[in-house]
Amino acid sequence: MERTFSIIKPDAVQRNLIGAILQRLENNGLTVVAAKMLHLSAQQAEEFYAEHKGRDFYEPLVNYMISGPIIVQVLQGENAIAKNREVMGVTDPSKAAQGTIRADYALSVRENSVHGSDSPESAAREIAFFFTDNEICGRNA
Ligand code: DAT
Ligand code: MG
Repeated sequence: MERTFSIIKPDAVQRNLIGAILQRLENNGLTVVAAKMLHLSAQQAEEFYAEHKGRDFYEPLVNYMISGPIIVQVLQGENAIAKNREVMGVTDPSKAAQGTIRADYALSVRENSVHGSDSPESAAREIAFFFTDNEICGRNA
């Protein structure tokens, strides 16, 4: 069992897609073991995406991520990190495989509906960014 970190981003929350996206994740063997809705501050969004600081898309990305509430969640399952990325589809929705969340719901490369950790290291960092150990309800991974 593995854990990963997931966000349902502002464009998806705003369009009432929380349920549809959760259904996709759950249908693919990912179980929600922690979740909350919140509205990121600019400082939180800047820190969360610090690896992209200096890129031309960084500032608009931060502004978009603070444009409305999001769902942050921890997903647990077999190969959860890779499985979540597979169900999400690649960053650019026009290149994402058919049937993926981004292919079906994303509005643009920036407003691409979901986030998923890309490695065990980022999963650990991102989970700890939003959740304490006792907020996570799954059995030990
Ligand atoms: P991912 O979210 O697929 O892990 P990433 O980590 O490379 O992608 O980038 C983080 C987010 O930044 C991505 O979900 C959307 C935005 N982004 C990345 N590249 C972009 C680009 N070329 N133009 C606009 N936004 C971009
Ligand atoms: Mg990424």
